[in-house]
Amino acid sequence: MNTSEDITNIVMKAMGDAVSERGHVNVLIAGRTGVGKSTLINAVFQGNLAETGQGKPVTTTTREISKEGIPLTIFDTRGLELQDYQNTLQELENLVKERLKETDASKHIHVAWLCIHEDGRRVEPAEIALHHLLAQHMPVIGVITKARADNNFRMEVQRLLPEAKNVVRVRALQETLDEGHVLPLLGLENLVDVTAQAIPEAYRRAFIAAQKASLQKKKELAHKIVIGASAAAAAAGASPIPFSDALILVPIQIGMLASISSAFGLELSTAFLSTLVASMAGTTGATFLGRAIVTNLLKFIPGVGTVTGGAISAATAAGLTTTLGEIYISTLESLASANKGEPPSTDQVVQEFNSRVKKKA
Ligand SMILES: Nc1nc2c(ncn2[C@@H]2O[C@H](COP(=O)(O)OP(=O)(O)OP(=O)(O)O)[C@@H](O)[C@H]2O)c(=O)[nH]1
Ligand SMILES: [Mg+2]
Repeated sequence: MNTSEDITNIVMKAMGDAVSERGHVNVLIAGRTGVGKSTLINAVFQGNLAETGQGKPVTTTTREISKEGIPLTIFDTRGLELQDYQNTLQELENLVKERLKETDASKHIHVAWLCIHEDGRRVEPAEIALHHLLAQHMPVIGVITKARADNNFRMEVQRLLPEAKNVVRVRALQETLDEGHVLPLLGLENLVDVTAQAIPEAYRRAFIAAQKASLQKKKELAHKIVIGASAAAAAAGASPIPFSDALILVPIQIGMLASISSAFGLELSTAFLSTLVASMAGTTGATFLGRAIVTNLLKFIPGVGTVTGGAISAATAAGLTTTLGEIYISTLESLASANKGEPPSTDQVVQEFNSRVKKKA
């Protein structure tokens, strides 16, 4: 397993697994014209998805929006303000049912946000009707947009939309009041939390990857991935691995790096993962030995040089894997946070990871 060609295969498999385990999520976002749907979409999801001109019409009042590399499709619906809103509802119901007929559940619509702006303090019959309709097919979350002062409006919305899983107040744009007082962003992280809770588990990873409002959610997912990989490494080392066989840890660790990359919404390409792995091995060329990775990683573990018989124990195997995973998470966390949640470039990731690994080794 110690040729560069084998590593290429491992990298390709890890990428394929990460992409399929991440999946794809479909979110319906409905609300009257001007309530702030596009602004909310841009504040919550990566990639400025709601830029004008994007998306294709799928009903008279609904656009389907997606972007290469982001595991999310948005159905952006308005028309609730129209006199004949029944038309909008009917078309929407047809769309939802069409989707539900697909045997591939990743084509279904998995969750809906029903946006109502706080200024008006009014829930229209069209909105109540839409919430009943949608709740038959998917979890619905009420979103109060442009939040300034609640004045019990949230409770009122909860009462009028009884089937909503939750009602969340958000402010998707920072606002400066006349006196210069600043109202900061509000509720976006909470919206991500309650949505992640409401959607079926199979689509949660995609949702967490595609959003940028909660770095915390990405970190939680990434830590779970590290725990899983670490357990797999411990199992592999259950009977002490002769030093020369330590390469069996490499696929586990490369798989872990791919899955963490996915949680942070990085562009998933084998070219990127190969470069990352190469940098970890302390070389920059495309050809390197898998053994170099292990040798380099062993430096993380204090006293490993003195391990008797040059064997790696289960604890060492798990420890190595955890250390590597945590370094990668902190790399991505600091880059994503500097980038307001948007994924950093792959060059940035490789460079930063490399420097953190070197510091540790
Ligand atoms: N103050 C404030 N303004 C907001 C907020 N969200 C949106 N807006 C403003 O409200 C206006 C309408 O926002 P959009 O996001 O375009 O609304 P929309 O629901 O996508 O509208 P349609 O696409 O026409 O249905 C814009 O001028 C936004 O800047 C917010 O949280 N606070
Ligand atoms: Mg819009």
